[in-house]
Amino acid sequence: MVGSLSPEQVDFFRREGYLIVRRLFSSGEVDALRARFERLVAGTEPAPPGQWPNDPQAADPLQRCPRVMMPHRWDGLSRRWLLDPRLRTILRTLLEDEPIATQSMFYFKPPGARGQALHQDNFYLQVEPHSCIAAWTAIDPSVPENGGLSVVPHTQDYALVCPEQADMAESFVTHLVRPPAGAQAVPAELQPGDTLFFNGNVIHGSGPNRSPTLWRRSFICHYMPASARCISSWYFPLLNFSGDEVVYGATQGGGPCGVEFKLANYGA
Ligand SMILES: O=C(O)CCC(=O)C(=O)O
Repeated sequence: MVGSLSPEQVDFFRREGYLIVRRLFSSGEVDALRARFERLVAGTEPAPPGQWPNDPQAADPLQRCPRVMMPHRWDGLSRRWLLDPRLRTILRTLLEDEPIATQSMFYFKPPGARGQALHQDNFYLQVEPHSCIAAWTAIDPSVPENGGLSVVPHTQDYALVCPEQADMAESFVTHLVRPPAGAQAVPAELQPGDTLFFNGNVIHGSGPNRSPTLWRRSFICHYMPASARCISSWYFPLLNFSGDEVVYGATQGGGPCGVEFKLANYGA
């Protein structure tokens, strides 16, 4: 079956909290998605009004090319990636349940862009019970030099932690979750078309892109098990893999520690 995993891969995911599946997407597919978002940057195929608030004159590379939130809601190619049958097959195995699609994002991360400090996705998605899961696909090579993603192994069962203030010279988000004592982040080095899967409690993040020339584009999707009861309403509407909207409860209480964190303004 396309996208199926070996028992060793499943064991690795259960033990380490993450798994890299090499070449899940072909170079042709990756090139097509990269080209789609290059047309967004060039302005030849723009986003609907308000969906990509960029400032082409800004000094900050992330204001010139901010991440695109939820492109599957208006871009057919992004929707097909979010609902790709290969992802579904793998997610069913890892979740032991049918996956429900909650989010898509496209990150450009141009040279000089800040990273995203270590954090836990389910702090934002608030999937209950259990957790969400990420499928993070490299569109360019993703290595430490260009701000590739790192994960802290064995944190899949680590409770959600109230974030500290991140260093805003290095991170474009304010939140930081430190690894537990004795644990540290390891780079997940990826080539275009490789997909990194990780549980929503896994601590992960990225440093700045210090390359003078290399972009670090990625397509990032989040899912939850169909047996989940609720999720933060910021992620509504949710989709099943047939593309139908499915209705879940909105998470009440729990989640962020402290009134200053407004879920709706974040997103993983
Ligand atoms: O790609 C990155 O640099 C960070 C992405 C991330 O941590 C996330 O989507 O939760």
